[in-house]
Amino acid sequence: MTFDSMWRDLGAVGRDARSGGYRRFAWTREDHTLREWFVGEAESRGLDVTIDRVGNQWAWWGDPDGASAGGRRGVVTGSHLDSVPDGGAFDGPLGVVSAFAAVDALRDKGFEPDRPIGIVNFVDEEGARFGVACAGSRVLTGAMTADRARSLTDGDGVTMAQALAAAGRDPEQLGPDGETVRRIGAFVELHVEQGRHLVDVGAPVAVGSDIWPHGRWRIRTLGEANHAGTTRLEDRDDAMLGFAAAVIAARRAAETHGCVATVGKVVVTPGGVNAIASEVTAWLDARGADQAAVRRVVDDVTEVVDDFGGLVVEDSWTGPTPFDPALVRRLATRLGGIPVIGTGAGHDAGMLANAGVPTAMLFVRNPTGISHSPEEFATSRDCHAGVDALVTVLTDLAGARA
Ligand code: HGY
Ligand code: MN
Ligand code: MN
Repeated sequence: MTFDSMWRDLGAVGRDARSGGYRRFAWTREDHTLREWFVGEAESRGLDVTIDRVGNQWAWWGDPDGASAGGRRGVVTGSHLDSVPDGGAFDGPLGVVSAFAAVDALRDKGFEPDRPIGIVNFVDEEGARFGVACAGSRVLTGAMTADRARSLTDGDGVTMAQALAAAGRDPEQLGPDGETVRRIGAFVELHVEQGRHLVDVGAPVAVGSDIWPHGRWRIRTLGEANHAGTTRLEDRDDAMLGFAAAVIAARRAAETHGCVATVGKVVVTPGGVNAIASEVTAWLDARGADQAAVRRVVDDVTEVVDDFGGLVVEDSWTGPTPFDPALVRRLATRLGGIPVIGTGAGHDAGMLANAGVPTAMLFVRNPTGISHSPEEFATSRDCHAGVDALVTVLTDLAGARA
C-alpha cells in the first residue's frame, strides 16, 4: 500500500457529508474502524502490533524489548487518528500514514535497522469526546491518573470507563505503562503544520522545537430557568450573561497579555429558544509563549465569571514543552538546515517529551494554514516531502552508525 492508497482508504472513515470534516472520536465506531485499519496496515508489513494499558497501538519492526537484552531502545514515529468535530483530514493521520510509507521506503532501499522502529497510534489525542487533550499519552506517561480518566464523561454522560468496556477493553487495566515508555529511545512525530510559517518561508518541511504552554478550563454559570416572554427583566437570572461576558473577557485578555484564547464549546441548559438558561457550561482554551501571561488571561476571565457567581475549573494544563535540543539540532542538520519552529498546538510528542523521552517533531506545510477545520490541507508533493524527511530521520536514528 503506498501513501496515496492508504490516504484514500482513510479518507472515507468518519467523514461528515454535510461539513466535509471528520468526526472520529475516541472509542466510537469510527475509532474502531481506524484501529482496525492500523492493525491491517501493520500486519500487511509483518510488523508486530502491541496495545498498551491505555489502548494506544504500537506497530514494531524489530523486537521492542531488545533493549532489555542489551539491544538499543526503539525509534518511534506516528501520531493519532482521532479528530476534533468537523476536523481536517491531516491532523493526526498524516503522521501515521507517513510512518507506514516511510517503513515501506526504508525497506525498498534495503535498509536494515540497527534498533527497533515503532509506529504509534495514540488514542484520544484531541480529547473531543471526553474533554482532555492527549488523554492516551497523558495516562500512558502518568500525566493524568487512570481514575480521573475513567471518570471523564462525554456529552451524553457516558464515562470513559463505560466507553472502554463497550469497546471491549477492561477499564481497570487503564493506567501508566512504564514498560511501553521504556521501549522508546527517541520519538519523532510528523504532523501537518497548524499555521502559515512554512507557507511564508516557502519550505515544505520544518523541524518542531517546542510547544507553547496551553490549557483548557471549564466555565460554569448558573441562573434560573424561566419563560423568555413573560419574565420581567428585573426578575431574570440569566446564566447566559456570565457566559457571554466570559467570552468577551477571554478575547480582551488574550489581546492584553499577548496570548491566544477562545471559547469554542458551550452547553446550555435547558437549551430552549424561549427559555431563560439555568446553567451554561463552556470551555476556555488559552495558550501563549509565556506561561505567566496565559495564567493572567485565565485570571482575568475568572474574575469576570466570579462577578456573575460562576466557576472556572482547570481541565488540563501543559507547561512550556521544549523538545530535545540535541535531537532537534540533529534532525535539522540531517535535513539540510530546514526551518526549526515552535507551535501553539498540543501534541502527544509533548507528553512524551515531558516524560523524559528524547522527542522532536516534523511539520509539513499547510497552504491554508488552517487546522481543526475541513479547510486543513497539505499538497501531495509536500506530504511526500514529509515522508522523505521521515525516511532520512529514521535512517539516521535507527541506522547502524546511529
Ligand atoms: O489542541 C491541540 O492543540 C491539539 O490539536 N490537540
Ligand atoms: Mn488537533
Ligand atoms: Mn494533532
